[in-house]
Amino acid sequence: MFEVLINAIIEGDEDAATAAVEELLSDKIAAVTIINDGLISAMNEVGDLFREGELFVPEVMLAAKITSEQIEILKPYLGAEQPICLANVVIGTVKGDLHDIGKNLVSLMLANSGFKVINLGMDVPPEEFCRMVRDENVQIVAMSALLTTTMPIMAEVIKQLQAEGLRQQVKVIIGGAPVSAEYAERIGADGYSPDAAGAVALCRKLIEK
Ligand code: B1M
Repeated sequence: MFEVLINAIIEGDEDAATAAVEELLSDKIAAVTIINDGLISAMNEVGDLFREGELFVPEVMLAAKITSEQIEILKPYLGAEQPICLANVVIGTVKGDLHDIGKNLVSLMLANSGFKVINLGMDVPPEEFCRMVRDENVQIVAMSALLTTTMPIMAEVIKQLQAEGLRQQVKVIIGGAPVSAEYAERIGADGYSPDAAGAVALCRKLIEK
């Protein structure tokens, strides 16, 4: 059924994707497994096919739309914890970058784990991250980038936080496919996670400190 789901997403068949997700759920497969082994695997294959010239931007957009819709279907099955507020997190995909599926997954997992999340969406300029830290009671800034060309914006946000005297009052975490722990260290972020579950663990660790 995972293969059916993956093929449905690649082929842009929304009804088949929804039917596959519903069947996996009725087979008692955990929502998080459906996301990891179904949806994320499908998007990775879509990325490979795009790079190889087998798929084009409109097809990638359709696959992304179907994936986001399936995440909405799975949301209620992800098991939210008690509504407590461990910390306020502001999250966004950086300026110039229109990839939001991974960032939305991180946002969802954080919210389900007791963090209050302000999701700024995508294409977020450095000034907006800084404004949130200045005006809202934010403890963690979380940035996502999927393009090598937009990664440097993360460094710009950190520089701007420093310039405005705001850097000491927040923790900064980064993630996204081209980002690494080494890059996080280089630009002076407080942490990096390769995935959404790791981002939750990282935020917990940072607020404990
Ligand atoms: Co684009 N795209 N895309 N794309 N796209 C990639 C990223 C690419 C790798 C595809 C490829 O060539 N194989 C490539 C980037 C190359 C590079 O820079 N190295 C690429 C390109 C080139 C482009 C365009 C330039 C294409 C063009 O127009 N010629 C263009 C750029 C637009 C822009 O942003 N300005 C573009 C456009 C698009 C769409 C709009 C069509 C669409 C995005 C739609 C949307 O997001 N709403 C799209 C998509 C869907 C992809 C791929 C196929 C899938 C991305 C995805 O959603 N993955 C992608 C190929 C790939 O990633 N294999 C590709 C699933 C998602 C769950 O994973 O986002 O990695 P991911 O998130 C993970 C982790 O990275 C991590 O946790 C998540 C869950 O595990 N994570 C964090 C993410 N953020 C985190 C933050 C954290 C912690 C962890 O803490 C804060």
